[in-house]
This record gives sequence, C-alpha cells and structure tokens, in this order.
Amino acid sequence: MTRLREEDIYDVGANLSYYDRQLIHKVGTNLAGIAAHALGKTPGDFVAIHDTALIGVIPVTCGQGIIGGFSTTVQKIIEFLGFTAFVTATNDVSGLAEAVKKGARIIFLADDNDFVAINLVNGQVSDNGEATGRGYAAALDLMSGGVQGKNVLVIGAGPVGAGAAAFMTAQGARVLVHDIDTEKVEKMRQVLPGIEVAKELHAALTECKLVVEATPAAATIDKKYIDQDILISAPGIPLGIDQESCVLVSERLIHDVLEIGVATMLFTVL
Ligand code: 2YJ
Repeated sequence: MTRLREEDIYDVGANLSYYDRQLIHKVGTNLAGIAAHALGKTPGDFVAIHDTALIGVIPVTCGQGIIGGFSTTVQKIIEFLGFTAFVTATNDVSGLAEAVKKGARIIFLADDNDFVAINLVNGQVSDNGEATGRGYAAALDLMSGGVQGKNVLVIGAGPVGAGAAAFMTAQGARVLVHDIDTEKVEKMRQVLPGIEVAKELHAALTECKLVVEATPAAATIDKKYIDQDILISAPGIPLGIDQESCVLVSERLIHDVLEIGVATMLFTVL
C-alpha cells in the first residue's frame, strides 16, 4: 500500500479550482459531479445537508506518524465541496474526543493501513480504497460516455480495483481484471462473479480501451498501448504510465492523489 508523502500533496489544496476545471474539461463534470455519480446521484442531492454535516479530520500519530499537510488537505477538499470541516488541534484519541465535543457529525482519519470516513450519526463507514476505486470508475464512465456493454480493464485486484470493478459491473460493462497475483483476482471473482480474469496484460490491453490503473506500481501500461482511443482512470500511486505516455494521453487521463477518493468517501457516508 502506498503511503502518501508530504511532497505528493503539498499543492493539492491550492490547486482545487484548477483541478475542478480540468475535470470538467475531460470528464464533463467536476469533482462533486464525479463523487455523486459514484453513488448514482447528482451534486444537487447533497446541497441540503451542507450546513448540517460538520466534519472533523483527526491527525493520527501511530505507525509512521503524521504526514505534513495530510489532514489540512483532506479538510480543504471537503470545504471545496461546500461543507464545513476542521482539523482537530489534538491527535489520536484526544482528537477523536475533541472532534465529538466540537460537534463533528462525520470524522476522517488515517493510519498506515486504513483511511476511513465515519458518520457518527448514521453509522456509515467509507474506506478510502473502495471509495477511490468507485470514484475513478465513475469518472471513466462519464469520460467515455457510458461503459455499458463496453470492455473495461481493471489493473490491480486490491481494494481500489475491487471498488472500480464493482461499479463497472453494476453499470453493465464487461469487466476484465488483471493482477500479477492471479489468486487475488480469483478472490475478487467470488464476490463479483461477473468479472473475467485477464491473465495476460498484453492481450487485455489490446482488447480494452477503457482502463482503470489501480496498482501501486509504476509503468504497468507500456507506451505502445497509448493510442488515441485509450482512456485511463488511474488512482494508483505512483502513476502506472511513464512521463512520455502521460503527455500523450493527458487529455484522456484522470489521476490525482486524494481528491476523487476523499470526495467519494464524503458523499458515501452522508
Ligand atoms: O494523520 C496522518 O497524517 C497520517 N496518519 C496519515 C496516514 C495516511 N495513510 C496512508 O497514506 C496509508 N498508506 C493508508 C492509505 C489508505 C489508502 N487506501
């Protein structure tokens, strides 16, 4: 699992408006639109609860400790979506108590293994991996004009890939899943019987022009597959294509470090 670094996120908060415009340009809707689509809804469905859902982000020190800027970046993404959020002054258990005392209805917190949003009122929990996969799948669905009946390749059978594959299957796509660990794909198939195992990445990339790259590996998609028809939604960190490919496919590539995942987590627990 990739641990975000301070340098991965330092400019995310300041660039949210720019990122939102890029999403509108590529996907046809913005961050809120993508997150809402991940739930089969529209951003308007959430407006009425903007004022009631106070959100606390709690820094967590265990394991490798706090990532500078992580909690404030999560706060900024939530605020960008029109909600009120604060980062607790204290960490860990004190932070949790502080968030509740200050009236938080929803909390966000992450350690080295998990990043979750919890709605303390309705009991909803959202895992960052699953939500990120669903959010990126929703973006690809919108960017491609709808995946129904189309071939979609999901690379990576971890929680992010599983979230993406579940969304794509529900949309009526033909979903192929590839992972270097084929057992992981078989396990995914027990939960999502509709998916197909893509043993050969080369064959799958030749067959599929809609790709979710959900691995923590660099350069999973070779430059030779980057043609004018390919659309890539890439939640994986680092990005699974090289710099040259990135330039070639930039108009048809969705990739960020936190934004779509956090937005989808928030809308999921509301
Ligand atoms: O509060 C903090 O600043 C830190 N404890 C944040 C840690 C963030 N955690 C990660 O980046 C982990 N790799 C878990 C991410 C889960 C992604 N699905």
